[in-house]
Amino acid sequence: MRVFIAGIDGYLGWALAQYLAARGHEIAGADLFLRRRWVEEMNSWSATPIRPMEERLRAFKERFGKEILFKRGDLRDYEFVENFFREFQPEAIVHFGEMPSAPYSMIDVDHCVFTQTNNIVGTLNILYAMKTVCPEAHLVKLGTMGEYGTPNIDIPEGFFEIEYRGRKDVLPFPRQAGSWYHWSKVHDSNNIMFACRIWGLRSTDIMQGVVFGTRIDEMGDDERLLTRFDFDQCFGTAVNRFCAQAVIGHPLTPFGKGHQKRGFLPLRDSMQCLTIAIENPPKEGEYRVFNQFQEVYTVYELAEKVQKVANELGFNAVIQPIENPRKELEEHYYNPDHRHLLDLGYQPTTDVESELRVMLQDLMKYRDRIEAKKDVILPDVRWDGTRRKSQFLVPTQAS
Ligand code: USQ
Repeated sequence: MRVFIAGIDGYLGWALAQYLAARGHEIAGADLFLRRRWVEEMNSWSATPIRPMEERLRAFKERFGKEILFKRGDLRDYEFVENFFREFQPEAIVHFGEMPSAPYSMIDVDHCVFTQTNNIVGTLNILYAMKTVCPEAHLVKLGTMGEYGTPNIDIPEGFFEIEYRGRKDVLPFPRQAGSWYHWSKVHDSNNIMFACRIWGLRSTDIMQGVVFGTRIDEMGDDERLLTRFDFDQCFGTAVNRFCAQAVIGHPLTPFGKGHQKRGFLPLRDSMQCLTIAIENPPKEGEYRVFNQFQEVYTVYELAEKVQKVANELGFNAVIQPIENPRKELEEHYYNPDHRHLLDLGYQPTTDVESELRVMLQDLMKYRDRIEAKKDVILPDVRWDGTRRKSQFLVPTQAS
């Protein structure tokens, strides 16, 4: 299948290009390299060294025997998107080309407005270009489990049947996102659902949980093929941060009580699920939603798992909860469905500890790079609309 990946230079995009190429798909991709710039803005870098794109593309060709049709460009530029689609004629479009960080979107008004315009405009351009050039193609859009928030009832996959004043309907499940970033994904979901309805486009909106992991098998031992691994307060996800913290002897940092529950999944599971979605497209006009995660854990449980594996490897990891810089519930009900992918054959990784072991072993190689940027680990971006630079937060006790 011809698969176009928007955001191919990122954490998921670069891994997916390899996962799909290894399975015989033809890949094209676009990127503006903004992720590299945002992480520099955080005064950080990826723990795994990320090569210039030309070098990545050469390594890709050596390993998979075929080229990626790559163009540097901005999804906010409609002509760029339409022309690329005309040239490549994609059958599937995987859209990762968005600003993915909740804290980054909360820094101040500029970061908020940037996040929402970048994400929403890029998606609208993709929808219009699909309609114009390849209306039969399948849009696989990366949404987030965070669109739902943490309601006190079960979370279905996108839609639920509701009875109100004696009448019934199947409606989109209410969204209660927790950051400007997460709301940008909600706005995208609404726009995509509408485009499918009026133009007959087909799309899978992936409500993905928090991903962790340093590698997939397809990367082999070629360092040039590694994907990025961020650990700063904005672009590092919780488990990736805990692993990076463990290898440099920094305390693991659950925020607040650490009882926040989320769906988590290893990088290899994310690749497996996305491929299942791509290879099983919806029908014309269908907008479907997949909740994509392996299992629900609390943040504290995951810190304990990282601590256990790290200590087996000879580290002396300690968990030190810090004051929560976010506004989020720290005690809540959380029971999201995730049947659609299982029904299509998703086989979840069950041994999370061996996944963590691989991560910690990989990161030991890059210990010096993490150590060099350890000042970026503690968070100072708050949800209150004011940024306090370099403010150390007071440790609190886990209850
Ligand atoms: N957390 C900690 N300690 C840390 C970092 C985070 O306790 O050092 C907590 C957060 O407070 C939150 C949970 O861990 O309760 C998850 O935080 P995160 O930074 O790993 O994930 P989040 O901000 O939700 O965003 C990440 C990705 C985003 C994706 C989302 C999926 O950056 O692109 O959409 O995960 S989900 O969380 O399901 O919305």
